Amino acid sequence: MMKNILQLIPVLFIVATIDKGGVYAFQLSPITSSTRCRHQHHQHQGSISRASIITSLQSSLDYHGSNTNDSLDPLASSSSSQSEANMKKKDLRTLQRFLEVECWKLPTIRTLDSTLLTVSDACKQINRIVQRAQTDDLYGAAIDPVTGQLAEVNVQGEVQQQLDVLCNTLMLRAFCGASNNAICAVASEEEPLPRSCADVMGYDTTNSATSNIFTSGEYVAVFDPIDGSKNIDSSLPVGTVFGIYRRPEGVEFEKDGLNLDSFLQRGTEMVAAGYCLYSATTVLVLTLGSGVHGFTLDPDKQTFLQTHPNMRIPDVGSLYSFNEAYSRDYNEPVQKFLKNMKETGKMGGKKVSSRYVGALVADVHNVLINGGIYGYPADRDNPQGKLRLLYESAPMAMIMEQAGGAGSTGYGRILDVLPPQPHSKKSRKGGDNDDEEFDLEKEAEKGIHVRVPTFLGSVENVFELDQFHKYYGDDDE
Ligand code: AHM
Ligand code: MG
Repeated sequence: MMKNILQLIPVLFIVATIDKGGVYAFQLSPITSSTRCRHQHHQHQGSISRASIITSLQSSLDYHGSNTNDSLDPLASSSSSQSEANMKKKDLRTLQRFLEVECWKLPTIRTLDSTLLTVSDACKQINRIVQRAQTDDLYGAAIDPVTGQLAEVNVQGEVQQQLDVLCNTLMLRAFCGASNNAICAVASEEEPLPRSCADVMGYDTTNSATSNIFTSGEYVAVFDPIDGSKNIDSSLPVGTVFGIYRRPEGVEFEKDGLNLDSFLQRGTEMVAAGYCLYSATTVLVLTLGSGVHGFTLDPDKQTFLQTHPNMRIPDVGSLYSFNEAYSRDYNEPVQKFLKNMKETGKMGGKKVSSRYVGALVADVHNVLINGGIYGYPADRDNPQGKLRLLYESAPMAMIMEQAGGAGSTGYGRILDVLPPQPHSKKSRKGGDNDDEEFDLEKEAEKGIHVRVPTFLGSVENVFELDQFHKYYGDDDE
């Protein structure tokens, strides 16, 4: 029975201490349903060996498991009619059906249904990778498959982890490998430069016959494959964020369909945005520009079901979600906002409460459901904050606005921020005779990976925060 319940939770740890002999953590393997000792924080000194602890936990689980039905369906082992009534499956619309209907209704995104379905499949795979991160040893720096050396530091200045590389590959292939070839190029947090889908899928970009399949795609996609990945080590939630833009007209493209300019658009030009949250439940929240819809992964059928149609954030909420440990380094308006909130004990007239998971997707989802404000302000070390405009702040801002909330930099709407433009329109021809100085990497770093102070949440709460900026802020911002 215990295993049955545990199957419903993405990552399960049993932490045990025996006879003051140390602390052991066991993770339930999602594949074999057996427990493995993952962390042994102290060497055991007593008479009970580590192996015997594992055996006794294992046999305890096996004993309970063998007394009940091992099926994942909780109804199979339930005898009470009350609990059967409570746990009966709801009749919910699948994501597939939702996408078929919605994309058919909206001509602007008609070809995106199979792309978004493939992306939802990637989220399911990432969900499983996150569950297996510890039992399957997915930790550690990634190895470059070509050189066999440790992976380089990525564009964010961090050593890429195996997990980051795996999830990045899944998202690249989801956007570029969908059957309708709607996407022609992609930009990821994990990649220094945007890539054409022809390149991602390994097609010869000099051969127009094969690369044409991809260059005809009308959209480009931006994403952060695994946001908040530091949380995985402590079994806390993480997420995936993505946005889709229509390729602008009148832009000169390279043979393979790539151009930096098609990514450097205002958030207002996005046609779809979404996130997947890997937590107590696995959730996909999506906007196609007409409202926000939430889907929960049915763990038995591995199908996303529409559990949250037409999500609306309350106009005012009482949650605030900031990393307050940095507050002495925040700018004056944010410090004053937080001070006022704590002194009065209220925000928007309600008793205030704080939550901070340290994963944008989890914190913003909490604010979306309950109302309030999420903030990652500028601080002394990060004059533009930490979050990246293109694949973190802007998609989240679109979702917030579509749910009736707001997204602000403190000085204006996030969706109105134009990423820094390349100083040359010859976006991929660095070193060309007529533009010697063009440095693609530098331009991409400035534009694709630009950061922006980010405040997301209920309109009343974000408005209040903006008022503090107006009153105490720097006029030049
Ligand atoms: P990442 O993209 O490297 O994972 O960083 C982004 C994450 C966000 O999910 C989260 O809101 C923030 O970093 C937390 O940062 P901090 O630990 O500074 O509060
Ligand atoms: Mg991130």
